[in-house]
Amino acid sequence: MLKLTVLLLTLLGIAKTGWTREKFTIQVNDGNAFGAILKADPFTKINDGYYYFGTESLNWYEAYEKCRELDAELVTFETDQEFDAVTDFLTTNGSQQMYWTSGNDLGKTGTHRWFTSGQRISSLRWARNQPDNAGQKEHCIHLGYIYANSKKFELNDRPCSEDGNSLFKYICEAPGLETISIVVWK
Ligand SMILES: *[C@@H]1O[C@H](CO)[C@@H](O)[C@H](O)[C@H]1NC(C)=O
Ligand SMILES: [Ca+2]
Ligand SMILES: [Ca+2]
Repeated sequence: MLKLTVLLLTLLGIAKTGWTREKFTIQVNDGNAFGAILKADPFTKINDGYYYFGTESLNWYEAYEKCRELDAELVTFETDQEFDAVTDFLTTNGSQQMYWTSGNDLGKTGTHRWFTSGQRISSLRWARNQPDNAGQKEHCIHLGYIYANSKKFELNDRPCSEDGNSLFKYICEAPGLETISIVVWK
């Protein structure tokens, strides 16, 4: 009798598991988790990021608008490794141009933040004596060969607009990627 009861309970248990089993499970992973082939044109893949190098010379606001038209934003360097990867790409390609980033201190003079994330800029890639807010009117951040004797790309603050010497090319960065997978019982 006891054996029969145990057998019945076991069968009931198995059946119950079957009934409550979830039909599918959704999983979200950072990045392109399974290496799917993406059509990213006109963006160029550099490490895990996708970038667009704008060739027109524009003020900071116009450059931002151009990036928004591409559903992107001016570039944000979360890490100096990202800065190095992007500037290595430019160097390899033979560029020594000036390019706008999303960085600025428009909100509070002297507090430089990445506009896409609101995070403080902790970069070690500032040019010597920069940011200097020269003439109290430099609030937008670009990269380039800042001084006549510069040997690499570095960051500097410049007037965001209304200055004929502050019309730069720009780098847009596409939003990050997530992979969503759905697992189902077949
Ligand atoms: C890379 O070099 C090519 C050939 O000179 C040029 O057409 C292109 O605009 C360059 N791209 C960048 C991002 O500098
Ligand atoms: Ca970035
Ligand atoms: Ca400056």
